[in-house]
Amino acid sequence: MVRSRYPSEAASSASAERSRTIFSSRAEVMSLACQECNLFRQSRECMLEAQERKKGTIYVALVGNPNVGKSVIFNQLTGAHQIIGNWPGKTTGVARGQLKFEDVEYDIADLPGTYSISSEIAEEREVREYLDKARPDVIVNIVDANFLERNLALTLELITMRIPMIVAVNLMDQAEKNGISIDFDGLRDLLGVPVIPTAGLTGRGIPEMLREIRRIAGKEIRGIEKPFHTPVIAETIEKVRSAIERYFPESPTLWIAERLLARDEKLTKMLETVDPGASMLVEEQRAALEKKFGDDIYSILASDRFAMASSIVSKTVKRTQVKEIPIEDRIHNLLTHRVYGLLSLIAIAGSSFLGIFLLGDFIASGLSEWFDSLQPGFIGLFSDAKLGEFLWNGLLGGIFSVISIALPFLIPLFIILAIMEDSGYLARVAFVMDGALHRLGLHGKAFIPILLGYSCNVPACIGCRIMETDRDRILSVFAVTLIPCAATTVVILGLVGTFVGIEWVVALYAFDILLLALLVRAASRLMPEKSTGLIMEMPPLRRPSLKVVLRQSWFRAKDFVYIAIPLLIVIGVILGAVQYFDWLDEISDAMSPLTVGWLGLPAFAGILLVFGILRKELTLVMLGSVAGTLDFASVMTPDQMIVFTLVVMLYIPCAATIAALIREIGVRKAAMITALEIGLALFIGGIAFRILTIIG
Ligand SMILES: Nc1nc2c(ncn2[C@@H]2O[C@H](COP(=O)(O)OP(=O)(O)OP(=O)(O)O)[C@@H](O)[C@H]2O)c(=O)[nH]1
Ligand SMILES: [Mg+2]
Repeated sequence: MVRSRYPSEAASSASAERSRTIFSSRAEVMSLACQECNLFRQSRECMLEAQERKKGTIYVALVGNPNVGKSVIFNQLTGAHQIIGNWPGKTTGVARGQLKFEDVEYDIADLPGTYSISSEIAEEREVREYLDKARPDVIVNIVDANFLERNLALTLELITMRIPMIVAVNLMDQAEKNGISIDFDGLRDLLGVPVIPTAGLTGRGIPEMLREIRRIAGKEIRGIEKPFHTPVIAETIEKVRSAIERYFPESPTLWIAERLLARDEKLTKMLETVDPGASMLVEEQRAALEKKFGDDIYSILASDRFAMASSIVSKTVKRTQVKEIPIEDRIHNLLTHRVYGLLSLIAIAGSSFLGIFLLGDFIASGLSEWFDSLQPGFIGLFSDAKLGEFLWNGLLGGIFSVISIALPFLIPLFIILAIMEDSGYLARVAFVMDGALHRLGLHGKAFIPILLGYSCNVPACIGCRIMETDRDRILSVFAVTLIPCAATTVVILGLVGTFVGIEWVVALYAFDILLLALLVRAASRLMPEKSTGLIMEMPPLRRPSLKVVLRQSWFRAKDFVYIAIPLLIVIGVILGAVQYFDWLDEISDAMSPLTVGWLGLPAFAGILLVFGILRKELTLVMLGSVAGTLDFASVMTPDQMIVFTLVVMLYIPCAATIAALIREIGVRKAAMITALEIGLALFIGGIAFRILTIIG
């Protein structure tokens, strides 16, 4: 059957000879493609092998522009906890989850947001390769109903892959509020694929989407026989397609023709081997288009897709003006204004931190007093007081310290960050801060992971993948590791804030920002390449969803409860044993030249700093166990508290952050950052101790 597709075979012996050559080369192409399961539907077995599929399960990929609600829908479907927020580029890498609905099993993949799948930009390549290699049974192309023009350009590109596809028009709740009405039947007819209105946050349209997925799984897309392009470009694509289609039977030839025109390296090489003439034709057609439009082929194809998308929207979408938009516009103008934007940032950030401190301090001190008051009664239960102390400090102390010291500060911080993230404010801050960050040699977008670093450095480091160049990514990862995360905030607020004074908290944060600015500027001088201008899609301002905010905050706080408490119990038991056998003094003595001699801290600080590498809040939480009280003023002077907190704030990225650093920027750079920060913290700590002693 394959042979019969070669017209040359029926002709003269010379051409028969040629066809054999083509055939053997083609077999090579086939086997190459088969090995990689790339693009070509060779045989069903091959595709099945590619993904170790479970029989009866429908494999679905969620694909769409950034920030259209893919992860919200993914979480709805699978119960997973993918990061959600109102700024583009949160999802990095492919997440998979499963669900069963009306007796059918679905395997869902949440992919990074992308505007196209043609270029070599990381997320475009990642999505393209995933679709090529994994060949999902169905693509669900999620589009934002509010910005259909831009979103449909990707739809038109995806359709040519001829994987069964559904378009989920998401954020319908918001589109309706914005006075947008869509003719879904018209859209379906023009696109040739099913179109379903959805609102991921409320679950609207999700069951219908699943039923539609089941209906079309395994069926070929029909009716996409012509390129979705304006006549001149469509004609060129058709010419290329007819020259190459015989080499790619049962393959999405429109897609392959566009890929060849757009200089896909692998496909071009394959074609050169099997048919240099056809390869030449592609070159000529490309050159002709580039000459005609005076642009590179990639831009020509992309802008043509946008033009097509726009013409589809003009036939299917109606807008009526609504009153609410101007208010949002006015808030947007205020938040992104050169002066007022900065002032509102200072006001919002300042009042947030003050609010977190006042609320956290109120709850934490009340809980701690109550907990301390229980101690004598508990120890009195045991005839051996040392055993009682061991159990109190080791077991109960750990759990209670997390509850009474950590969570009162953490939960408000997480809630405020989630509100900033989900409302779209974070992206506006990035815009406002772009100028200032550029002066440091950083990109404005870096402000998003930097601000998220106040919650936890680990996702913030991963979030730096939104940066466009390696240089910007490395610089912003470095900046993130200098941000005091929520765990460090617990130490700053719980120790310095509670026992020294809020002005010292402000001083510590201000010093940290100053140090970050100096270090990042110095590092950027070492990498002199210029940072690119700010290219970032501004997400719409929204009233944050209570559900999303609470979920995000809970998942971040849960980490502290589920990981910190067991870890604290284990460490508490070890520490209890160390205390029980009176080894604490020996360990502390060994470290005292550094802790006591250089930093002027009490000797027990050494062991806290060692365990603090695991998680920074341990330094404070364990202080309770080591000192045997939550009234820290009785075991440290205010100066010691400031120096100790300063060291904890700077001394090392915690273990989880180091692991993230290694993954993101490699062992060598991670080690350099870690060593630099340890040295710097000890140096600054020692100097701070001496200055504080002098000024008394
Ligand atoms: N009003 C409304 N908001 C939604 C809906 N779906 C998602 N959102 C909001 O849209 C924003 C983006 O959602 P995500 O699920 O993170 O978007 P994504 O497509 O995964 O984004 P990336 O991973 O960055 O590409 C969040 O602020 C969500 O709360 C919806 O149906 N209605
Ligand atoms: Mg996402």
